[in-house]
Amino acid sequence: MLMHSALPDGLTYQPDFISEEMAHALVAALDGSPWDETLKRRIQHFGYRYDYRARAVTGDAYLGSLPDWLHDVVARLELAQHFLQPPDQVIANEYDPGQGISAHVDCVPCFGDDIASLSLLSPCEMIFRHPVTGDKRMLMLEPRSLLKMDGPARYEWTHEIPARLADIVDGERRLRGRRISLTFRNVVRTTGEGRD
Ligand SMILES: O=C(O)CCC(=O)C(=O)O
Repeated sequence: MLMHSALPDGLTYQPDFISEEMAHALVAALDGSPWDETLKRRIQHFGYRYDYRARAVTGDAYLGSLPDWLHDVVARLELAQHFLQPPDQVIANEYDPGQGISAHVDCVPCFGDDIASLSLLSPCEMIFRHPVTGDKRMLMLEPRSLLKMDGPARYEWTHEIPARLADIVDGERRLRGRRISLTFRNVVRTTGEGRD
């Protein structure tokens, strides 16, 4: 597993976490499932639906167990000891060039200590900021790489993807294409009816 000392504590970046074949199969499975178009970017939720407005996983949010086509990648996450309990919630985000995600810390009361995001298709830059120290770190997320956040990277630093058409890599402008990420989490608390 690769460790980058310049990255926030608790952040691990692992290139080539999955094979080309597995990446291809994941994209095909996602494109064979309905994309939700209610946000600026398209999304799909598995396991539990996350309520972006309430910033919560509500009591009625359970969607069922994760689909079979996610099992191999979940097994790989467990084998690599990224999760103590198998993740039970997955969000797919699709970013067309020019789309991003604003700076945030993943919902603290909703999700557990371990969060992992798998990148598919186009590379793009992710930015991490520490709100207290003002530190800023950048990382190019290459296709098939895994980003694992725990500790300070999960709880103290925000992460974001700037809404850009291109990123600068080694002084060169690299145009973005379509990117999809799969973010794996454990739901630790639901709110509202039923499961509060
Ligand atoms: O696209 C990514 O890699 C990160 C997604 C993310 O931050 C989120 O779903 O909260």
